[in-house]
Amino acid sequence: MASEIWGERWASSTSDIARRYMEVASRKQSLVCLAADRRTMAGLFELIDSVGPYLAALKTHVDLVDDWTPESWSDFCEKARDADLLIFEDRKFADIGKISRDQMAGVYDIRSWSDLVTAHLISGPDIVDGLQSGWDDVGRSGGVLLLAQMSSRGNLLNPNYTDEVVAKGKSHPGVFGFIGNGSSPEELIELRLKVGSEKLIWTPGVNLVVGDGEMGQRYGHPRDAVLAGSDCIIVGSGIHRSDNPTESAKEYAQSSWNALLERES
Ligand code: 5BU
Repeated sequence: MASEIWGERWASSTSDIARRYMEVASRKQSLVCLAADRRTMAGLFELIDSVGPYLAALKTHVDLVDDWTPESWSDFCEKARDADLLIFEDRKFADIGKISRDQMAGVYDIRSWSDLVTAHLISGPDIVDGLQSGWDDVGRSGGVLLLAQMSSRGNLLNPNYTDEVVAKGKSHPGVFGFIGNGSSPEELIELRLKVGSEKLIWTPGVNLVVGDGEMGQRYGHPRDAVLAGSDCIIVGSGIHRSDNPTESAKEYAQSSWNALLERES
């Protein structure tokens, strides 16, 4: 089923994690990755209970939870797996390779529970090997999304920088995709042309209400992002701050899924 739905993206994919994502998204008929930016463990558990069925992936910022403990986090990750979700730590690693490898360990031990992480390529391509070694160290595997664009206004990831990130990331097997700016279909179309069809594009800066968000965030519509080439919409406050997170998650799932069907037909 995933192969029919995803067409060329599936056929040209060489990455296990990308295919796992496409399978989960097809099973759940949703291209939604929830940015679970709640600051308490209770808030996170409540969220996953109410919206888990409508998501394909769960994005975390493990270091913003006030009452974090290793035990509660491990329970939370188990719940995410039970809900058939890939776990994505949006750590935006940026250091040299060997430090990034060590940062996959440490207090949060990201390597032991994440399926994917984000990284900047500002320090050079060895960061990807460092992160892959982090997963290797605990006998696990995972995938890296490189930041090729960002959604926030005034960011410094200009088109030349994007070109370099895409050129280097495209040939690295540890990179299964790129972060693109979900608030701008024009930028996404450009990015898709550069990326080709083998790797995925995941996009933050997506909301059913388009326009400016808080503190420089910008939002585009989920449908427009997918039609422009996004394979996964990353949605935070549109769901977790909604009066009815379940209904909102359903709406984002429907909008993104319908756009995918339209895009491939
Ligand atoms: P929002 O509530 O939908 O605005 O949350 C967006 C999430 O995506 C939040 O967790 C950010 O850390 C994340 N994000 C982003 O907004 N823009 C970017 O360019 C990148 C990540 Br990379």
